[in-house]
Amino acid sequence: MKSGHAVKKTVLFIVAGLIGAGQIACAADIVGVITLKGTPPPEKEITPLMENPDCAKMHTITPTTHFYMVGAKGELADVVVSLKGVTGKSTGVSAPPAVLDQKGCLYTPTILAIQTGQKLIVKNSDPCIHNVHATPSVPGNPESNQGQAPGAADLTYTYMQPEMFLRFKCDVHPWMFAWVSVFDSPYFCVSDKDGKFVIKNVPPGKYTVEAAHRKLGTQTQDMEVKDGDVAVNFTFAVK
Ligand SMILES: [Cu+2]
Repeated sequence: MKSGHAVKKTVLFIVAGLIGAGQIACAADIVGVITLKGTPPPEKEITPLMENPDCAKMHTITPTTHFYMVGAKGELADVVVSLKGVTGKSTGVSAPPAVLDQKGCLYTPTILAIQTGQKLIVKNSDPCIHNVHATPSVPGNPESNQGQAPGAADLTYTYMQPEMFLRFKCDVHPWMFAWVSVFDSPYFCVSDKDGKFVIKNVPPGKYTVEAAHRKLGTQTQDMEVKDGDVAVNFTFAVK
C-alpha cells in the first residue's frame, strides 16, 4: 500500500515535469546585439558640477554626459528594446522594484525601463540634498517634485501609463537627468555595455521589435517567435 502511493506520486512528478518542460519550450528568448556605425559627437564635460563644492569633492575628474555609451567595436549600450504594441500584459505589481540612485550628483543609471505598476525606488547616496523632479508627458502619469535630504528615506514612484523616456531631473543640480521608459508588459530590455539585450520568455507569435535610443531615434524589425530563441540585431548610424 505504501509503495503504491509512492508510485502514484512518481507518476505525478513525471506528468508535472512534462507540463513544465512544455511551457518552457513554448516561450522563447529574443536576443540581439546593438551596434553603432560611425563616431558619435564627443560627450560634454559637466563643468557646473565641478563648480559646486558639495558635488566636486566626490569627483577627481570632471564627469561627462553619457549620451552615447559605445564600445571599441561599436557595441551600443542604453538602447531600450521592447515588443511594440504589447499592452495589458504587465506583471509590474509583483515585479521587484527598480532602483534609481543619486551618486556623485549624478543619476545612475541614466537610462532604465520599468513596467506599469512596478515600483521605482529613488535613493540618495550623496551627502547633499537633491530635488527629484519627475516630468512625465503622457496623461495619467503624475508629475512630482520632492526634496530628498542626505540619509532621507527612499522615494517611491509608480506609473500606470506606458511612456518612452519619462524624464527625471534635479532642481538643485540642473545637469542631473535620468530617463525611465515604462512598458505595459515585461517584454523589454536595456542593452548592456556589450550592446547585448535579452527579452525573456516571449510567447509564440508575430511581433515588431522596437529599439529606441534617446539621441539616435527608433528602429523596428518584424519577427516571429516559434519554438526556439530568435536573434534580432540592430545597427544605428551616427547622423
Ligand atoms: Cu541633485
